[in-house]
Amino acid sequence: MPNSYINFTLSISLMRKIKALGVLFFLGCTSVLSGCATGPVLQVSAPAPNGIRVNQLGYNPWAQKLAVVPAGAATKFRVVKTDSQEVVFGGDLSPTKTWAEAQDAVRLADFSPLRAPGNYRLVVDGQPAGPDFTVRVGAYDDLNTAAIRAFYFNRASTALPESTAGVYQRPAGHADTQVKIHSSAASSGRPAGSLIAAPKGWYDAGDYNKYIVNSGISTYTLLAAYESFPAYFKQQHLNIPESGNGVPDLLNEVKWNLDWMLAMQDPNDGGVYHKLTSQRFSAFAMPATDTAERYVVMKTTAAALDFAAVMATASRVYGAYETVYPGLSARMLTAAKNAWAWAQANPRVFYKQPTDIHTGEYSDSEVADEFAWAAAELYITTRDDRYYLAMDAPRVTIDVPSWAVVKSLAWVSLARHINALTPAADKKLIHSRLNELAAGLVAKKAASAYGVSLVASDFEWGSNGNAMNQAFMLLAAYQLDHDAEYVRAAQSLLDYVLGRNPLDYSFVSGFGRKFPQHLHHRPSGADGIAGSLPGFLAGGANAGQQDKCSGYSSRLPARSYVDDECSFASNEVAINWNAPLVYVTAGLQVLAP
Ligand code: G3I
Ligand code: 9MR
Repeated sequence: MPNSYINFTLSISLMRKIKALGVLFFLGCTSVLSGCATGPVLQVSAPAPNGIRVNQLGYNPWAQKLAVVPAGAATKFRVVKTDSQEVVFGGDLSPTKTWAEAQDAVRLADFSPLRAPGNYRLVVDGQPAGPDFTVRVGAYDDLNTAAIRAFYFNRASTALPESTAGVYQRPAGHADTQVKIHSSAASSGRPAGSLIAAPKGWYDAGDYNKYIVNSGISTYTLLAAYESFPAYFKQQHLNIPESGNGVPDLLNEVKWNLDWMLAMQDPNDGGVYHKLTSQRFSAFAMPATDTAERYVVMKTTAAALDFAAVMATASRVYGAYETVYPGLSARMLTAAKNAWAWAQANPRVFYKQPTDIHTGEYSDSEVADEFAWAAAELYITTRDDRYYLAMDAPRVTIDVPSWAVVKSLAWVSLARHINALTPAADKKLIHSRLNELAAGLVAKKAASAYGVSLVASDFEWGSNGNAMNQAFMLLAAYQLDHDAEYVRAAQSLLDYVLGRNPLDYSFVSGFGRKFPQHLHHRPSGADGIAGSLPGFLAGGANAGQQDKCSGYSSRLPARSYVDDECSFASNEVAINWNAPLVYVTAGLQVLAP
């Protein structure tokens, strides 16, 4: 019998005993087999038992509806109304399978045909009843609004007034009107130590720095959400300072970051600074009290290309709002072309952290994908075939996107604009790339005990972002070829993030029955208000556990999460994880197969 199994059964009996004694805290144990050291945190080497798990925010009537049920003797389930206990649906549980990533033996309950709005509960004989859940139209509307407002809460260089931020009001910080050129970024026109202004933008994450590479994919994903679901966002009201100006609020929010990005381009040569940062990560203090000197550091090829891709995309989106923002669209396209030209002339300038700078790196020495993405966006916006040829489409493969791997964003944009492309574009290739990726994810879902396409290698830093980026790609593929399996696989990924996971967590602050309270997010930690600001997706389970926090309950990939401020490797927030959450929650509202 494998040790892990012994650990598992021992820990179950240990936990039952502790529960029976009514003890609500655990002594620190590195392993139930190797004895305990004293300490206030739970440390066991095998998983704790779980109950029935559902999407804690519920389901839209038309959606796939799955629950995870602990393996047991029962082979059937039923769904009852919460108030009357009336049985409204019944079915067979799937055969038991073990999800190795969490050492969890489970069955799946599929109650997708239950479409009537209401409050329900899943019941399986011999087990505690599952948590309440709802079926209703608009299940993810509030979450979508909050996930975008999280960007508002992460705005740099501005006070957040009570009228738009409520209890989270705060004075302005990080004006960024006097930012120093770091020696690594010096040029004849802008020598080291000279000052530039690059205000606004979003803080990257739980820290207060601003990084072009990560801003690139994040800003793009929000623009992609707008391009995909314009009607949804046109009717949305976010209660941000610009609300009511005639521009959809999502675009108002995104413009805050685009303004900053534009200021990160050196007008003398078109190059783009890699990041705007203090030398070290600040303490957990509010923005206004963090007055450390800020620098722009290096110009890199990746920054120039991500910038070019975003500005080309933004140019076509904001072109529709010429009366509100005269000249903006044209200015963005010029900025994109200048950055592209700089990258052509400087194709291999990779980020190398200067010795006096210690903040995030976002270093990437494989930039073929950034070239392809920038070329594709410039092609779509200009319809100039030279950019399509520069993309070299036959050589561009597809994968789930991340801040470092952006080639798929080219395919997503080409797919969205497929009917407006010039004859130069290979439309068959666009279909085949998206279907290849989506079909692969559907196959992983089908093989998974949890019915979700996540596998062990996905549980790295930002795994919840990986989950949402998988769902983003599935929804992009669905919009092209309308395979309903793609939407179901995307729904499963949102379910995972909102509670159908081994930890029974809804990973978005403020949403669900059990959500993170101690995000690694400086304003959340320093504002003196209990809990974290709402609408932020935690990074999620990360087998690397690089923060070495003491609170992890397991080393298993899908259980490597701890809701503790110390856990920057599993419990930080980041704009590139919230952005696909925005896309996916809108998509699952709008796309009803
Ligand atoms: O991709 C490899 C994988 O192939 C390998 O098996 C695995 C083994 O450890 O590592 C994987 O790489 C990891 C990478 O994230 C995956 O994206 C690295 O180990 C890990 O160190 C890296 O973490 C990055 C982290 O910064 C540390 O540099 C995250 O991607 C990135 O999202 C995060 O970003 C930070 C910024 O630097 C600063 N601001 C906050 C932000 C969010 O935490
Ligand atoms: O707070 C930092 C977080 O935003 C970064 O993502 C993370 C990884 O680069 O680093 C965090 O800062 C930690 C630093 O790396 C090590 N000392 C503890 C810091 C957290 O307070």
